[in-house]
Amino acid sequence: MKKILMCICAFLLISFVLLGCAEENGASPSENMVNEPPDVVSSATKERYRENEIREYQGARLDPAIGPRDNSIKGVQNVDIDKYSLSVSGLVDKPVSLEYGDVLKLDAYQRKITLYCVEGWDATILWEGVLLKDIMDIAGIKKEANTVIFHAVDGYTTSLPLEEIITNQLILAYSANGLELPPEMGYPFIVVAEDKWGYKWARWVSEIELSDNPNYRGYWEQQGYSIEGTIVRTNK
Ligand SMILES: Nc1nc2c(c(=O)[nH]1)N[C@H]1C(S)=C(S)[C@@H](COP(=O)(O)O)O[C@H]1N2
Ligand SMILES: [Mo]
Repeated sequence: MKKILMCICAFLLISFVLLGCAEENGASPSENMVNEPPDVVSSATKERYRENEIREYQGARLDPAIGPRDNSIKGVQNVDIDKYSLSVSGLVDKPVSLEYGDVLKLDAYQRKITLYCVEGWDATILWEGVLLKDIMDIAGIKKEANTVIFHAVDGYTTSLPLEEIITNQLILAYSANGLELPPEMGYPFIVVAEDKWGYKWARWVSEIELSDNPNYRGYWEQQGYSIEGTIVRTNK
């Protein structure tokens, strides 16, 4: 009796697995999103991985650097790198304008960090970039500065406290999951604002402005989102 029951169980298990696979290949992306358990990669997600993109780091899965859709204020920006420069302005000893290559020459840092958007989605990505502090040090940070305002090519702005950038060693990333940052994620540079909501992660950054105004309100901050933007985790 026991043996027969075991056989039936095994049969049911195998059919479920086979059925699951067939569904994953055949179902439309929206159906997949509704039916799948949270830990399984849907076919729609798999399609977003780029060739040679790192998908796993230290035993944990990484999300594709290109998200399912874009919510930026003016759509994805395609930056012409030959015309691009990154300026460091405001309360600095000597304003500077850096080329893409100048930034890449600085010491590299790699970190796996999750971006959480206030809309409810998140993306865990392996970032590589340079310390924001190292970039600002080229221009020389004036003593009065306490806030850093990021300006992007689409007119987007947001800010972070200078002290947090320095103590938490925040990076400006040029690479995601082992590949050059895609335009969707902010090529050439994104601010990896660890522990802050997605709206603090300025993409397509073109200017880093040192300021003494901690109450500066960027694009989403003006619409009512908090200036601090810190993610408060309840499960920690
Ligand atoms: N330049 C620029 N950076 C930006 C934005 C933007 O509109 N423009 N949107 C922010 C928001 S709200 C989020 S959640 C993250 C990721 O944006 P996405 O939802 O379009 O992928 O980028 C942030 N950085
Ligand atoms: Mo967002």
